[in-house]
Amino acid sequence: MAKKNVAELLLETLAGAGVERVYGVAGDSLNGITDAMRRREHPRWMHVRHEETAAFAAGAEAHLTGRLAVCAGSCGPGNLHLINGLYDCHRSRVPVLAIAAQIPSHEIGSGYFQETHPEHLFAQCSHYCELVSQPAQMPRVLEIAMQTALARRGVAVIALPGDVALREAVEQQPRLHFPEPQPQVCPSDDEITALAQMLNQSTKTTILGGAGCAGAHAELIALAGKLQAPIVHAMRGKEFIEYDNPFDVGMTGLLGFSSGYHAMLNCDVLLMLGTDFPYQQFFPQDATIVQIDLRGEQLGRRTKVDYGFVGDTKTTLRALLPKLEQRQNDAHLQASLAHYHQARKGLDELATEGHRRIHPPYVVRMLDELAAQDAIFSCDVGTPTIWAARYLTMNGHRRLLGSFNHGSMANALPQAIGAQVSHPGRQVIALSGDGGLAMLLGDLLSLRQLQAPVKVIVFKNDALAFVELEMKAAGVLDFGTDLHNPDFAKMAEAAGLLGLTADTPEQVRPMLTQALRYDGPALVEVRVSRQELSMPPTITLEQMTGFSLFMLKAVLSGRGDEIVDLAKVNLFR
Ligand SMILES: Cc1cc2nc3c(=O)[nH]c(=O)nc-3n(C[C@H](O)[C@H](O)[C@H](O)COP(=O)(O)OP(=O)(O)OC[C@H]3O[C@@H](n4cnc5c(N)ncnc54)[C@H](O)[C@@H]3O)c2cc1C
Ligand SMILES: Cc1ncc(C[n+]2csc(CCOP(=O)(O)OP(=O)(O)O)c2C)c(N)n1
Repeated sequence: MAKKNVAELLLETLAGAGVERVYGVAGDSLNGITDAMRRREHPRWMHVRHEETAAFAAGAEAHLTGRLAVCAGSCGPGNLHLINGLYDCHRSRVPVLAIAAQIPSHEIGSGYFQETHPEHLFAQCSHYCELVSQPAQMPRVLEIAMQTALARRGVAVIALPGDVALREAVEQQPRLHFPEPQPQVCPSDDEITALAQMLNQSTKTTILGGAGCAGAHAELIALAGKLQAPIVHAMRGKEFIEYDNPFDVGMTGLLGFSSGYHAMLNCDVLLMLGTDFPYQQFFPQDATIVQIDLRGEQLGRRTKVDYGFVGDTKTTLRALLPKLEQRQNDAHLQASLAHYHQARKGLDELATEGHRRIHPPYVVRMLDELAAQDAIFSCDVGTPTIWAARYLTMNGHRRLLGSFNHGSMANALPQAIGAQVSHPGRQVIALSGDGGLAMLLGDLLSLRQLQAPVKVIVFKNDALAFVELEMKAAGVLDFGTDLHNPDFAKMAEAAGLLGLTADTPEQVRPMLTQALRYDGPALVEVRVSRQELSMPPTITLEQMTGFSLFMLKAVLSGRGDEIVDLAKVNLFR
């Protein structure tokens, strides 16, 4: 029997580990891999139009499944295009392997056509990045890369010259055959006892939970019940914490709820569980702060910490719960909940239709109502992140993807692609900004080509609105934020999607309904108001000064009308 080549061995190793697809754009140096893929069923080639899309899509798949996902780019510019998406995957701690094809091995170092050095380029956005310079390194280097991506949760890269991929393999089989280990990490008995004692003495505990609470919902609710503690969440924790949660008091941060902020400010002990909430200003100054995280290096990164423990949330809470006394005094919880209901009511009241242009909160509220109970949402960085945080309801089945840690624009469409192809039966909805959609617009074409029935909702405000808001708050006149947009619905039609436009509030429900029911990819362009302020729960003196400064500058430069507009949109509704 003919011996395998390196590319065939690579694919067999990926398939053996359960990898079902590889996202990418073909190219000469990838020929060995794509040609081998053509001849086998798994993994399948997911042809997208931009390698950044490939990386975001792989990241979305990895986030949703918890398993390794793979993307690939050809040598030089091909794999360079992966980089922003890979940064996102790495910072979100999702296991992604990138195959960076490399120029012919004998040309490396000569400044050859398309030459780059992936080992340097990807060093910052990966845990492991190595060149395969000869067949005898395979499959070991690949397996180390896969194992590293899984074990350390993040990106691993192998740089593979096109000629090496086509050479005869030395080894013929994958070497690793074990399922992914599932260790349980727990603080020591002494630490658990000390933690319980400290919590038992507290009277006003607040929990701040994040993405590290995934899979620990029951334990979290039991903990809050014992401590009579309100639960605040950080953005990436929303999908795991908010639902079926009588202790929920919303999110904190600039986009958060005032109740989340106050519950943290008013506690005597803040218990941080699996969160890396990044904004220092929102942490309490006087409270005792306890942080529990799977990774020791995360402790104390964002705030002073009085007690730090290494453990996974579920295992740690299981050990802790029997040692906790049932707290009787629920005054802190009740005050926080009352505040939350008030804040929620305020936000709900903002979700009205709008007059000349549609209010975006209204659109998302409607979408929330119409979407499937197990829908997967992705939201662009920009104002769609705000609306998703505030108006999408999670229920334990729905999922929410974003570029929350890396904060890159244009994430929603590519993440939706990865979500849809890896979850063919599920409803997948992208909340796109008009700036974000335009940035990776080419991949609208992928929806038809991949037969991915994603529903794209475009918030057409003709601006880089989030940045405009930041400029206003910083006291500078907005500049460079206008968008002269095309008719996205017509463009979608031309790309073989169903294209719809909602110009008036009355059209929102019927258009969304039609798109969600449509058996194929669809895009709904919604003409939303541009100056939709999202007031932070706490406005600092600095921001306040910035804001009035903006008003002064706007008036001085003859843009007084705009101030009136801003007031109309935000105050009088
Ligand atoms: C435009 C924009 C505005 C934003 N505004 C806000 C805002 O107002 N409020 C807000 O909250 N966020 C906001 N974000 C998101 C923010 O940047 C962070 O991404 C988010 O707060 C982090 O959420 P997290 O702590 O849940 O997740 P991560 O940052 O991913 O942290 C998770 C932590 O859990 C740990 N962990 C993982 N698994 C386990 C386990 N099994 N057990 C224990 N620990 C574990 C990890 O080591 C990590 O430390 C915004 C983002 C954008 C793009
Ligand atoms: C790749 C990238 N470029 C620039 C930014 C800075 N930025 C953050 S939000 C934003 C505006 C997003 O505009 P749009 O997608 O139209 O959404 P909107 O805020 O208008 O709803 C910009 C430019 C970024 N985060 N990422």
